[in-house]
Amino acid sequence: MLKITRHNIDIELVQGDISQQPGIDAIVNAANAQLESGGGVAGAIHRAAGPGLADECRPMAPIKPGEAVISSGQRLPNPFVIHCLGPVYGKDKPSDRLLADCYRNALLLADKQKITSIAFPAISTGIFGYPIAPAAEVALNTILDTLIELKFLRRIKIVLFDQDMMNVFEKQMALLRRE
Ligand code: AR6
Repeated sequence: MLKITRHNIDIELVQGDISQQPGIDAIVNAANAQLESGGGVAGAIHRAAGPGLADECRPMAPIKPGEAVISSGQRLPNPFVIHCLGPVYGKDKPSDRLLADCYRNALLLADKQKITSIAFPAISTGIFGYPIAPAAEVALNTILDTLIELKFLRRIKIVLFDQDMMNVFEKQMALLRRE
């Protein structure tokens, strides 16, 4: 685990499963446009939440790349899920801008609901093919740039599935720590 604190908000990197984050108000889903279950993060979240999650999300679909919508957590240990559609790398352009929109919109939506803790996966870095190092840079820079606008959030967790991804994010975070 690696943690920095800026503007009174903790930003943590941890290795783990986004669908198993008790103690966090909102987890972020790397969703598809239809807000259905799928592979990767979306599959894990929908499986853990139960079929009520897809039922609740259906009326909000489809969403566009960069957009974020909120639902309850159904059977998850978290009261809320924020569903973001990341860009398909090289197809939805500009990919960096759309990926930044995901993080920014999710944070602002959470804060609007007075949510105090949120956990993100590395959006778009799986099936959507975004290379991990540039995705880490966009994720961390966008989170830092948005902090000043947040009134309620106190804890932002980034949950990385494996050690390789953790190493890449840690490297990027280390650059920020020195600032
Ligand atoms: N917890 C944390 N991270 C995970 C988990 C997990 N349980 N499972 C995978 N990852 P992806 P995307 C990592 O493919 O690229 C879905 O089918 C994974 O290693 O879930 O935004 C949707 O329905 C990768 O680094 O999301 C969409 O169609 C990262 O999380 C599409 O895939 C994101 O991988 C979205 O693709």
